[in-house]
Amino acid sequence: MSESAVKIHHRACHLCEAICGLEIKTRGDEILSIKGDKADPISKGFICPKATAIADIHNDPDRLRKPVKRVGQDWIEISWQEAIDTTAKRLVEAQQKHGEDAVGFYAGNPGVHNYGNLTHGSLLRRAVKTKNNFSATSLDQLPHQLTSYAMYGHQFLIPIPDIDRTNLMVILGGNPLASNGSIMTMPNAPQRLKDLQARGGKLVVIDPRRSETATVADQHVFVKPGSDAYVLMAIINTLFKENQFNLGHLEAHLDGLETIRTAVSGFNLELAEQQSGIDADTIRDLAIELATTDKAVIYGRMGVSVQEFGSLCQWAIQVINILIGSLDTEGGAIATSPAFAYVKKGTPGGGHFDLFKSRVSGLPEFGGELPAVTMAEEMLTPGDGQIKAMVTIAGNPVISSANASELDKAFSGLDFYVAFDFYINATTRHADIILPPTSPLEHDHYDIAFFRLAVRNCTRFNPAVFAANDDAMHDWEIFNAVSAKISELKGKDFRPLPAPDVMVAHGIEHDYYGAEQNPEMSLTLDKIKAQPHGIDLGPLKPGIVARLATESGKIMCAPEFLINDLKRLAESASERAADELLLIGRRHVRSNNSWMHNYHRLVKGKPRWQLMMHPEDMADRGLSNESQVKIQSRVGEVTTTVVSTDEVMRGVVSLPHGWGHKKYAVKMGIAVQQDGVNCNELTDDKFIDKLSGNAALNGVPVTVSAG
Ligand SMILES: Nc1nc2c(c(=O)[nH]1)N[C@H]1C(S)=C(S)[C@@H](COP(=O)(O)OP(=O)(O)OC[C@H]3O[C@@H](n4cnc5c(=O)[nH]c(N)nc54)[C@H](O)[C@@H]3O)O[C@H]1N2
Ligand SMILES: Nc1nc2c(c(=O)[nH]1)N[C@H]1C(S)=C(S)[C@@H](COP(=O)(O)OP(=O)(O)OC[C@H]3O[C@@H](n4cnc5c(=O)[nH]c(N)nc54)[C@H](O)[C@@H]3O)O[C@H]1N2
Ligand code: SF4
Ligand SMILES: [Mo]
Repeated sequence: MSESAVKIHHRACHLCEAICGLEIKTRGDEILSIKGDKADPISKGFICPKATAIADIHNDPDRLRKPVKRVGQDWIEISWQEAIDTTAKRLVEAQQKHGEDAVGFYAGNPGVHNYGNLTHGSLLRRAVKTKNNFSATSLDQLPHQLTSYAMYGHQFLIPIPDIDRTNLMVILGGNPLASNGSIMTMPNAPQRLKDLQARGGKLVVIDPRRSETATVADQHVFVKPGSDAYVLMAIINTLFKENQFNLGHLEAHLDGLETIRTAVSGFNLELAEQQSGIDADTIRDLAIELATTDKAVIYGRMGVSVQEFGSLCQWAIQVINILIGSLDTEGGAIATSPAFAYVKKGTPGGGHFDLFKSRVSGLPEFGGELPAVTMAEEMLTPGDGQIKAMVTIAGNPVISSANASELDKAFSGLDFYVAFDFYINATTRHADIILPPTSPLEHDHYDIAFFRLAVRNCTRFNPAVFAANDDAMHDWEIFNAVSAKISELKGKDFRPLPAPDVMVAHGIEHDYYGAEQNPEMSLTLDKIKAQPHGIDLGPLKPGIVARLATESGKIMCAPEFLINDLKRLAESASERAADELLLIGRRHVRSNNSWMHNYHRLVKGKPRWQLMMHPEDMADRGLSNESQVKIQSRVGEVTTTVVSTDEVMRGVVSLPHGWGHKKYAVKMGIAVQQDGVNCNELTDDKFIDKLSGNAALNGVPVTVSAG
């Protein structure tokens, strides 16, 4: 075949959790088109505007192809050998001089979308060995993992809304029309929600903003940020008081329901109304509707996870699904059956909680990770165990994590910092060395994380679209190489891990659909590879009882630490100040966290970074539409443009995260020109879900004045 022949490749989009199937047409090195793959079993041809930007990532001249080292403000290309050797040497030196915990790790979101990161990341962590591990988990879904660990015995035994078969879907703090679903892989969210309505079902959205999803919902209810836990407890209380529960097939497998009945008895509808601004009747009606609708499910995401009571919210959502008989039933919430890493009793990595605490603030670990909000203080506070050297992998905490200015300062004061990344962003600009992996299209792909969270069971393997250059390295190869060198310097034995596809092939063969457990299917990676569009493994399949990984073998409905946290909730009930303003975030379908702003096709058009504010709140402060305003919080202030809209409720302002590259003079030609500020200069590392240590990036108290 000649170099110029047109080829068609099938590929998953790795940008968000929807993992849509793509059809990529290439000629030689050129990408001719990127379209949705109509034969994909889960996305059926749907894509969003971000998919085509994969070509821009691949072609971006700002994307690093070679390792670089920083000399003052300049960046110099160096060889892989030098980059790997220096990295290993400096990390080992930091540990020799200051102790094991002197090295810190932060793993960002795209690592979860790149399977070589998941298969090989732990190798580097084992070679380094430190207590100071952080990740975007504690800026995000930690409360989900914590509640699954406590109730079902495994952090990844997470029930997913059976959206394709439900009749009532209640969403709190999620906006799938912008995010395309999260902890609920649901490509083509718009169609799936339309289908729900077309079959007579109902969509209810509880959100402080009339989000894109709220706009298409049958009912939208405004809620004061951070107050959802009162609403959820009142729902549980109502279900108990009015005997509106139906435990179904799980009845014999539930432990602790009576404890909950007592624990929530003080959380009545009146308190919920006073705290949330939702009237008591609406809350009661919702409780009864959930209990009496055949196939109903309640689900909550960022808005109720990344707030002060994130863990209580996620716990309450599980409890409601149990009480209304929705857990583990068709049209309810069901644990998935993926082909790789099926979760059941005995599956490794189930989690542990509070085995040790962070040095400075004493926040608990979860699954060996400390909360990201403690990262800056662990770098800046002198003493034994202070972080002196950092490793970041596919992350940008200076823009993504709370109290950004403090983090920016912390990263600038390190003895050594190495970034695994292909961009010089707000965080990696502080690095001494950057190790850039291959472009997404240069490596093969199997979705380890998101088939585990998908609303339909599927499997799919994609070979690389382009061969990597001879001297390019995949993330997993860099992990192998740096880990080998560190082990050598420490005088320890080291065995590199085989390529990710070899590990996944082995896993699939011995997993749920493999020959031992399912002789009829005898699924192998080769069989999956033979079906380039992927293989449909059917709708979600109930059967959680046999998979419970708790010691008792039961569903632990009332974990003690969660029940105890209700005291904190009760005590924080307060009168609302008339001039109070609470900051929440916002996602847009053309943006993706902090790193998709360097592609013209995604940033063009109307600006998306402004502060949204209710017209009456603006009038109270004498502010006019599209004027400059100063937003201040306990930890920082930013100046940006305000837009007047009743999309947000009174007392709420909304600013999206991920922006503000200009200030940091990032080496990304388009991103650096974008207006917009870093909203995490306002979010507060001390404003957290105290139980889990998860950041509370929503509901942050701020003031707004003319700027
Ligand atoms: N205020 C506020 N803050 C938030 C949120 C919010 O809603 N509001 N959301 C939070 C959430 S949910 C998340 S997940 C975090 C995300 O926060 P982070 O994960 O810290 O940040 P990202 O913006 O995803 O940065 C990703 C980096 O990974 C790099 N990258 C991309 N692909 C690869 C790859 O294959 N290999 C490697 N090595 N690098 C790669 C990119 O170049 C980029 O620099 O932000 C959080 N921050
Ligand atoms: N286009 C796009 N897609 C993405 C991403 C992206 O950046 N851009 N990021 C990806 C990532 S990393 C994640 S984690 C997911 C997140 O996926 P989602 O959680 O679906 O996305 P968000 O848009 O953050 O939705 C949070 C909603 O909560 C509301 N909210 C804020 N505070 C509260 C509150 O106190 N109570 C209630 N009830 N609601 C509240 C907000 O107004 C918002 O509508 O999206 C993923 N998909
Ligand atoms: S919704 Fe968009 S970004 Fe997300 S996987 Fe699908 S095409 Fe990619
Ligand atoms: Mo996230």
